[in-house]
Amino acid sequence: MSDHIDNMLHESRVIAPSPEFAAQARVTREQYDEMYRRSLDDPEGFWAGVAGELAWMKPWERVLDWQEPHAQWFVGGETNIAYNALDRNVERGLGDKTAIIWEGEDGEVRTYTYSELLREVSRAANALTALGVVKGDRVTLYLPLIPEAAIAMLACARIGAVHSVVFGGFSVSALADRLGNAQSKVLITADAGQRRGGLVNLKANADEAAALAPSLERMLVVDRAHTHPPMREGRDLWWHEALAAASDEHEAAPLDSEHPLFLLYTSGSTGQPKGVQHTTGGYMVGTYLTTQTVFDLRDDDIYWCTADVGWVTGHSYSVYGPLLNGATVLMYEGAPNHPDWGRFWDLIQRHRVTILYTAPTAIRSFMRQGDDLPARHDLSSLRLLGSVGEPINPEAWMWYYRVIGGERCPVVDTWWQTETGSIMLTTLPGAHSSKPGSAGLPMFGVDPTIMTREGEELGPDDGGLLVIKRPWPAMLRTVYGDDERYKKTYWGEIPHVYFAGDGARRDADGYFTVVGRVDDVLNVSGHRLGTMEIESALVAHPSIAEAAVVGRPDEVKGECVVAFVLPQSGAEVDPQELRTHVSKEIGALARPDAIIVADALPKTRSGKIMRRFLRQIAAGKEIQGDTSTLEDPAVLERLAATEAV
Ligand code: 6R9
Repeated sequence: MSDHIDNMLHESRVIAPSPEFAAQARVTREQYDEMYRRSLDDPEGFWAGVAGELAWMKPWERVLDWQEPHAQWFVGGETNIAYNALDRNVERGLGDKTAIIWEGEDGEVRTYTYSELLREVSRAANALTALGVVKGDRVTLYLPLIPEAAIAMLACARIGAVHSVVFGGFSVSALADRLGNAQSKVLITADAGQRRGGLVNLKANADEAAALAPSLERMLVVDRAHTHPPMREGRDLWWHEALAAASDEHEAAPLDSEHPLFLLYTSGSTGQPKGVQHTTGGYMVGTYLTTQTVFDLRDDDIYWCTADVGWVTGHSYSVYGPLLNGATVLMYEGAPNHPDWGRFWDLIQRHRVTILYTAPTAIRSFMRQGDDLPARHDLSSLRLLGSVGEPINPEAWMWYYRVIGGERCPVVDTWWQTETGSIMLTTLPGAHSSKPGSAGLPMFGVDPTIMTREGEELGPDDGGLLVIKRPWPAMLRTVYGDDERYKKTYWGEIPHVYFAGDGARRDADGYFTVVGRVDDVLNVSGHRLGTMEIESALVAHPSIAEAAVVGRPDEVKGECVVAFVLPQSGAEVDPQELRTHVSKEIGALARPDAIIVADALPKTRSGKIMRRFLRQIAAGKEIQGDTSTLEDPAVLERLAATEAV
C-alpha cells in the first residue's frame, strides 16, 4: 500500500470536539450510544421512528422484509421523496426559506426558495409528463452543476421516473453506454457548462451519444451558456420552452416504498460499469437521518457539499439529504481554481457558509497552495467540516482542521459508497473525538466488521476486509438488469455479509480505518475507475495490442493511472494521442499519467497479469513477493528499467 496509508496506520492523534460544540450538539455521546444500541436491538422500531418524521401517502405494513440478499424497507408504504423535500417543507412554513443558492463559474448567482423550487420542479414534472415520460421510465441527465440538475432529478422523482445522472465530464461513449444500458427514452442536457474559464460542449457530446442510443426519443436542452447548438427537429426541445408551457402545479405521485428512484453507474473490477439501483423509501429515510446527524444540521446553516450531482455524494448530500431536512444548500458550478485557488474561500466568505463537505483530493490541492490564500478570507462562518471519497491522510486532515476550520470546527471523515446510498462510518461531530485518517464509528443501523476472505471475523488492529453484517435502509437493491451480478459482487464474495471491496481495520475503540480498494478499482481524485475499463479503452486503439493498468500513489489525486502497453507489431505508440483517446473513450479523469511501452507483461503460466508487480514498478519500488509463478520473471526487470512516457 502507499506511503500515506502506511503513515495513517501509525497515526495516534485524537481530537475531541470543543466543549462549546459538544454542549449544543444535535446528538451527544450518550444519545449516540443509546440510539445506536436501539438501532441494532430493535431496528424495525428505530427506523419506524425516523421514517415517521417524514410524510407517507400510505403507511407501511412492515418495516423490513429481508430475503437475503434482497431487502425491502417500509413494505407496502407509499411516499414521494420530492414531496418530502419540497411540499412538506413548504407546508411546515419553510416556503420563503432559501433552498438553493447557486453560483456559476462566471459569478452569476441565482437563488430559489422552497416555494420557488417546488414550482419549478412541478413545471418540470409536468413537462416530462407532456413528453410522454411515465412512472418507471428511465431519464438520463447529462448536465453541468446548475440548479436545473437538482430540478430535473426532483421532477423525475415526483412522477416516479428513474433518473440516471451521467457526470458531465464523461465522454460520448460513456454516455452512450449508460443510455443504452438504462434504455432511456429521454435525455436532459445543456448546451454547455462552464469549466476553468472555458466551455464544455455537452450538447455536441449528447448528439453523438444519441446516435449510438436507439432507445432515445427526446432531448431536453437547458440553455446554460447561450451557445446556440443545432437542435434536431422533432427530437430536441428547449428546457425553458417546455417549462414555460407547463403548469406550476403538480401533485406528487404516491410511489411504492420500493419503487426505483435512481440508477447511478459505478466502476467495478470487471466488465461494464454497474447501474447501482436505489429505491424510494429506504434511501429517503437513510439520507434524511444521516444529513441531520452527521452534519449537525440547524435551521440557519448554509450547507455546502462541493460534489457534482454526477456522483453519489451529489445525489445524497448535495440534493436529497439536505433538501429533505429543509436546509439552505450552496451549489457551485465551476472549478476550485477558477479564477484562482482562492475560489472556495471566496465562496465561503461571501455566502457565509457554515458547513463544508468536500474531498481529500481537493484538500490536498489547496494545501499545496499554502496557507495564505485561505488566510486572506474570512472563514469564520464555518462551524463544521466534512471529508468524503477516499482515505484522507492525517496531514491533510490536520491542515483542513487547522487552516480551514481554525481548530474550531470538528472534521467528520465519512466512509460510504455509491452502493450504500448513505454515510456508513464516521464520527458524530459533537459526540465523538476524531482520529485523523480514521473514518470512525458505525452510523445508526450499520453493523460492520472486519473479516478474512474466508469469512472469519478479525479482532482489533488486524487488517482485513470491510463487510456489513445486515441490511440498512439506503442500501442498493440490485444492479440494473443484472441481479446475478448484484448477488455475486456484494453478497456472494463472503457468505451472508455485504462485501464493500475495501480493506480496513478496527482499533480497540471501535474506530474503522479504511485503507482503500482491495479489488481492481482505482480511486482517482475520489472517483472510482475500473482498471478493466481503462484497459479496454487502450486496446481499442489501433496501436495497442495489450494493456495493463494500475494505480500509483499520487500526492494530490490519491491515486493516478499508470498504463503498461504492448504495441501492435510494427505500430508506433504516440503517448499524447493515446491519452486523448482514453479521454474520449471514458473521460479526462481516466487519462494515464504515465505510459510504459513494454515488450511483455508479467503473467502467470495461466495467463493472468500480476498487477501486484506492476503496482510496485509503477511506484518505483523494489519488486517484492514470489515471482516464481511468473512465466518469465525477467520481464519485471525490463519493465522497471523502461522510462515512462
Ligand atoms: C461516497 C463515495 C466509494 C469508495 C469506497 C472507498 C472510497 C469513500 C471514503 C473512502 C476511505 C473515506 N471512500 N469515502 N475511503 N475513507 N471517508 O465516494 O462513493 O464513488 O462509490 O466510492 O471510495 O474505497 O469503496 P463512491
